[in-house]
Amino acid sequence: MIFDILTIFPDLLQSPLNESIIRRAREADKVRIKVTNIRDFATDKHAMTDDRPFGGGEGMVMKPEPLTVALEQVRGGNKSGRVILLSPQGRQYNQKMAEELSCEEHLILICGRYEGVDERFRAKSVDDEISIGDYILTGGELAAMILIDSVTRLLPGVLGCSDSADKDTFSRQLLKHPQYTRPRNFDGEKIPEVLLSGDHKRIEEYRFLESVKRTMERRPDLLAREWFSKEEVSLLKKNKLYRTVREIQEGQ
Ligand code: 9D3
Repeated sequence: MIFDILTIFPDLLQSPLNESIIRRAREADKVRIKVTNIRDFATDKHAMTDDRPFGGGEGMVMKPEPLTVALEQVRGGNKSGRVILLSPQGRQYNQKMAEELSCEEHLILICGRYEGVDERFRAKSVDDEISIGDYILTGGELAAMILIDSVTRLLPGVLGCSDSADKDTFSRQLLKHPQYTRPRNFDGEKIPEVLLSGDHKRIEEYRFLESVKRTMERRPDLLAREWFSKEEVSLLKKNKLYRTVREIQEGQ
């Protein structure tokens, strides 16, 4: 898979692309990531990439020509590559979109800055516009990093089998139960006795119940889509959780 990133702040992207899992995926050639500075394609002598909005108003708008020339260059003649603009006006990103994007061969990510890009460039050259959520960033760069991070970990051979992306995809929408590691006694705080019992069935039941409790409290919206097996239902009933789970599910 190939990612091209078009930005006016290429340095901003360096450490996220050169550490940990993404770095290893690049070294193993599971993914190719190239950063292009839009400013290198500016046409005027001051290398301006932005200008004032026609009609007046606050802020600046990204000029269409540097974006168009930069895009032509990364496409290298053929019309390959799906062009994604990161912007607050986009569809809100989620795991399903990450899975769909992980099937593409070439993604070209355009990091918006200022008040956005000239509408004529957007209409002509952008295939897809994505936002990462309802909060205000200073630009599209960190959003592009989130997209690359979430897509790259889904590519074949990027994660080891112990942390398989598949497993996450098929796993349910319940939040993770609390986890503990050594030491057994931390500042006088012990760990739940059941986790030391060696009784794997009891441990699994304990973890399932803790997951359900957390999901009920923190993300009731996730519970709405969840199905429970007969065994799970009886376990929930035995622990006086089933009625509340059903109430949450019916309320959505
Ligand atoms: C009129 C108000 N503007 C500034 C306060 C709107 C505005 C313009 C540009 C708000 C944010 C930005 C820069 N943001 C992005 O480019 C961006 C973004 C985001 O802000 N939130 C979530 N996802 C994304 S993807 C790109």
